[in-house]
Amino acid sequence: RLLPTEWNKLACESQRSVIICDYISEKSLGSVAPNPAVGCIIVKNGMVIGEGYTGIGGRPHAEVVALQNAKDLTHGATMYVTLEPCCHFGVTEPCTAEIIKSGIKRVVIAAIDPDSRVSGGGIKALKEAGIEVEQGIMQKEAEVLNVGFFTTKEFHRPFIACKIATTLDGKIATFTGDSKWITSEDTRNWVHELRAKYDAIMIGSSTLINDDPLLTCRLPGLEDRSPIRLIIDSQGKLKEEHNIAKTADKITTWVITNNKVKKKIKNINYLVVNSNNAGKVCLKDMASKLVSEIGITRLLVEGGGVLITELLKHNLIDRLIICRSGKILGNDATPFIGDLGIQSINNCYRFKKTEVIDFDEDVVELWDRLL
Ligand code: AOF
Ligand code: ZN
Repeated sequence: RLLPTEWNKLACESQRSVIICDYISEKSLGSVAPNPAVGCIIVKNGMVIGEGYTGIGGRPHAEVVALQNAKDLTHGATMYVTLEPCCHFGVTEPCTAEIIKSGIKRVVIAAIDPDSRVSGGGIKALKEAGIEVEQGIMQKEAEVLNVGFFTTKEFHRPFIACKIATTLDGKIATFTGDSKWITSEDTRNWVHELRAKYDAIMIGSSTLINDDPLLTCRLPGLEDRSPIRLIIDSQGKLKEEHNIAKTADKITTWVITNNKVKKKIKNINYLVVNSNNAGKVCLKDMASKLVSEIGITRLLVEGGGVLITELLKHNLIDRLIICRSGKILGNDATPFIGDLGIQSINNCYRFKKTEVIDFDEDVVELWDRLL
């Protein structure tokens, strides 16, 4: 991804303008689901006269915010936007209607909206109203930023990233289960920031029992950006005494189960999914229901090893976020991934390194799945 210091390398004004929109919208990642995080600027005579990004919960749309921001200066201006403006009637009028009314002369769009209610219809409506439309500029960048939204539309499941704090030798806990702490405070703070950019965080019930975590964003200024919490717990291991249950009045929390829930805990929501052949939660059905029932587009899985192994076997890991420290725990410690029964290297799962972030004591590696 291009850093702001590198924007001057971009060949044309339109590319620079669209990448600015992309950056503007990034701060709304994790707070707009099931909608995409869209960014928009309006430019007239070389000056930015309005800007906007998608609001919390997905409304208002970015274009409407930018138009309001530009007030009555919009006539003859150019709008840059990361996603095709919508043409369907939601809570309010479609963005295309607002753009047409504003007298905007030209609209530069990065990506086409894959939502079947839009999908080219927005561009058509603008063109029919006599507005000049250019599409495709910085399209890849816009699609990367909204990979969660695009994944839900194409595969009917969220984009799934697994964050793993490991030792140098790939372990996540000692043989007694101790894991506090493997990585440094700096890296753990970075993870809190990362959580804010996801719609939901998921753990399995063994992590619930071992760690009794809170799974919130605890950085100053981000306290209200804690994602929804999801716990796969088909045996009713979550109890009222757990930190998650005690804070469920403030942060939306779901238990995912394939069993009939006998005793419901106050403030906890329950998502019942199909069972697999082994009588456990069917991860494929769960992934699809996270979209259809809860509207999650970006899911961050935070352990443990059993859940991560099962997700990998089902090709349900899009990104591995490995937070690696300089500690070594040895062969008797718990590995981040369990047995996969792979005999030949040809049959391994493959990931491509997409980013490495250096911390004082640790390194964070981002690996994206190769299909
Ligand atoms: C835009 N600008 O900022 C966003 C858009 O539920 P609604 O009515 O808000 O519609 C959601 C759909 O609108 C979503 O699936 C996507 O197609 C589009 N999102 N469109 O013009 C925006 N967030
Ligand atoms: Zn819209």
